[in-house]
Amino acid sequence: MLHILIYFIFFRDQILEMFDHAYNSYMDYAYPADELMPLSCRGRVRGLEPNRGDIDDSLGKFSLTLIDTLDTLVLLNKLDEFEEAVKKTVRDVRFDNDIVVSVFETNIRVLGYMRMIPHCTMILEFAALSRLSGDPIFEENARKAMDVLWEKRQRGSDLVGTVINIHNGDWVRRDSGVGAGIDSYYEYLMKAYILLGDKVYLNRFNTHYSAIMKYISQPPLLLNVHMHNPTVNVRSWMDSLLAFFPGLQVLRGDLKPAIETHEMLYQVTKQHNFLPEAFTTEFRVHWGQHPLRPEFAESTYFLYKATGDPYYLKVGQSIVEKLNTHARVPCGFAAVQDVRTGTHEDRMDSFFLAEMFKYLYLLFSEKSQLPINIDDYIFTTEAHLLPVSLSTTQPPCHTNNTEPQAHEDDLFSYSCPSAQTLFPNNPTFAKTIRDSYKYLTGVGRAQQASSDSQKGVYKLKLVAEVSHTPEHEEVVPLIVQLISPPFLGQTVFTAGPAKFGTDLTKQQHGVSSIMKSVPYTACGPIENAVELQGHIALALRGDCMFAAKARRLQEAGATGVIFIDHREGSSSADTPLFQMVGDGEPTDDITVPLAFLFSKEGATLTAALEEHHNVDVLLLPKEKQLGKDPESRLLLPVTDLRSENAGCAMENVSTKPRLYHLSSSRGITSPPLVKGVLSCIVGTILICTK
Ligand code: DMJ
Repeated sequence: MLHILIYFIFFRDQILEMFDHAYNSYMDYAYPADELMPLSCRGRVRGLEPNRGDIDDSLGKFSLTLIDTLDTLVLLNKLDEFEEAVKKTVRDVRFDNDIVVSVFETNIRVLGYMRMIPHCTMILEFAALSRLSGDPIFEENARKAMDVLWEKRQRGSDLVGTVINIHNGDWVRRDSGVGAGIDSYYEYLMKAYILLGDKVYLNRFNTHYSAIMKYISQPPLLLNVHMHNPTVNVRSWMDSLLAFFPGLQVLRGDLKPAIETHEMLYQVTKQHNFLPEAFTTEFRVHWGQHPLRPEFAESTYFLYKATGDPYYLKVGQSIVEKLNTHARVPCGFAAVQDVRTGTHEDRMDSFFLAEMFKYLYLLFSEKSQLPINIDDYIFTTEAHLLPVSLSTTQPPCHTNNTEPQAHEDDLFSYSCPSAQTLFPNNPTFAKTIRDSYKYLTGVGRAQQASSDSQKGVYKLKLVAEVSHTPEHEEVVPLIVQLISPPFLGQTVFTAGPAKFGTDLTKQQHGVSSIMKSVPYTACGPIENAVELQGHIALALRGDCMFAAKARRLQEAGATGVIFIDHREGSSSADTPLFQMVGDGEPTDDITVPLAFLFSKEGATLTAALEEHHNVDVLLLPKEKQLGKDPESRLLLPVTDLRSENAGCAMENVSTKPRLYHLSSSRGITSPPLVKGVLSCIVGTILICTK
C-alpha cells in the first residue's frame, strides 16, 4: 500500500512538473495568443503565421489555450493560478473578433457567449448552458440537430456517415467509423443520457452501438465501413482519434472489446512511441504525425478505473516517459511531425493542456486526493467537467420522435460497468484478454475474405500471423547455428518456428549457406533467383505475409528461409518468441524449413554475411555441440550433417518457451449485470443508481 502511494506521488509530481513546464511556457511566451509555438518560443497568432488550413479555425483570437486550461488548473489543485487565469480571461478575452472559427472546436474548447448554429457533436455544452442560464434555446437547438442526425441514420445498418450537408441533409461522406468526424456524436449520445438523464439518448446510443459492434468493431480493430453497405470496409487504415472509443466502451460496460482495442493501440505506441495520426490494419504508419493527442491516455484512465489493473498504470507511465523523452522541448512540448523520424512540429494544441494532463493526473490519483468529487462530474469530449447535478434540472425541451425501445434481452442496455460486478473474483480478467494481442503489431493484417457460411458476404478478417497458436501451446524455439569458419558452431541464435514448412523436429535440414533475398522483404518477384538456388534465403519481415514470402522464395529455388524482424532492437533475450502461422490459406505447398530471428540476431547474421561472404548455417530444433562431438568435427565444413544426429550432446536452449494465447471470442460473456438501473453517473467510474 505504501509502495503504491509513493508510486502515485512520484508520478503525480512528475505530471505536475510537466504541466507547469507546458502551461508556464504558454503564459510566458505565447499569452494572449491562442496557442504556443514551442519551437519558436512565441505565440501563434492567426494571420501572422503561414495558414495551416482547417486547423487554424480553432484560433479565434480569444486566448484559446488559457480558456481551455481553466478547469485543468482546478483539478491539479493550482487554485492561485486558476484565480489569476480567470481574472485574465475576464479582463483580456474578447469574442467580438471578425474571424471565422470552427463551430465544433469553439464549442468544445471555449463555449463562448456566441449564438452558434447548433451542431450534433454540441448537446452537452448547450444543454449545460441552458440549464445553468435558464434559457432553453441552447438545448432545444442542439437537440434538434441530434434529432436530425438520428433521422438521417441509414435504416438498414443504423450507422451514420461522417460529413453531412447542413443545407439539404444529404450525406457528403458515407463512410462510417468511430474516429475522425464522427467520434463525438456517439460519445455525446451516451454522455447526454448520463448528464441529462433522458433515455432517448441512451436508446439511440444503444442502437448505434449494436451497429458499431456488428460492422465496425473487429477486435482489436475498429474499421471504417460504408454506411449503406456496411459489410464492405472502405479503407485499410485507422485514425488516432478512435483511441477514445475504448474509454466510451468502458462507460457502456463493454470491457472486453475495450481491453482488446486499447491493447492494440498500446502495441502501436510501443512501436512508434506515439500513436501516428493514421496507421494501417497491419499497424504500419499511414500518416506519421502526432499532435500530442490525449485519446489514448483517456482510454487508459477509464480502463484503469474499471479494472483496477496496475497494468494500466504502467501504460500511463510509458505515456509520461515518452512525452518527456520525445516531445519535451525548452519552451513546452512539441507535436511530433513524423513518429518514424521523431522530428518536431512547432505546435502545442490547447487540448494537450485541457485533456492530457487531466487524464494522466487522474490516473495516478486516488479520489480523496482530488480537490473535487470527481464522481459528480462528466467529461465533455474536450475533458471539461460538467456537473451531473444538471440531470435533476427539468429539461426544457422534448422530442416527438418515435424512439427505439431497449430490447428486453439486451442486458447491457441499462447497465453500468463495475469492476466488482463484472469480474468479482477474477483480477486477471483484463490480462487474459490482453495476452492474445501482445505480439500483434507488425504481424497482423486485415484481408478481405469470402465465406460461404456468411452467404458470400465480404467481411474484414484479421489474420494475425502469430495469433493462431492455441491457448497454452508452448512455442518451442529453433536454433540457427553458424557452422562455417570462423564460427564453427560457436555462434548460435534462438529462432522462432513456423507452423508450416519442414517440421525440423521430425526432419533434419542440412547445412546451407545463406543469401539475402532481393527484394529483401521478398514481397515482389525475386530478382536474384539464379544466385539464390540452393541457399537459405534471408528475408525481412513485413509488407506481406510470411507464407507469401516463403512461397516466393521456395519457387525461386531457396532451400530454406530465415525471416528477420523489421522492428529495430528486438531480440530473443527480451522479446517472447512466437510461432509463425500461415495466411489462412492452405500451406501444404510450402515444404522448405523456416525460422524467425529477432532484429538483433538478424543484424549479427547479416553482418557476418557481409564480412565473410560465405556463411553456412544449420536450422535445428536444438543446438549441436559440435566442438564436443568428434563426428561433427570431421564433418565441418562439409555441407550435410543429416547422418550424424545420433550421439550429439543436446543441451537445453537458452530461451524458455513462452506461452501464446488466442482469443477469438467477442464481447463479455454473460457476466452478472445490473439490470433495471435507471441512470448512470460518470466520474472516475460509473456509479449505478436505481
Ligand atoms: C480534442 O479537441 C477533443 O478530444 C476532440 O473531441 C477531438 N480530439 C481532440 C484532441 O485529439
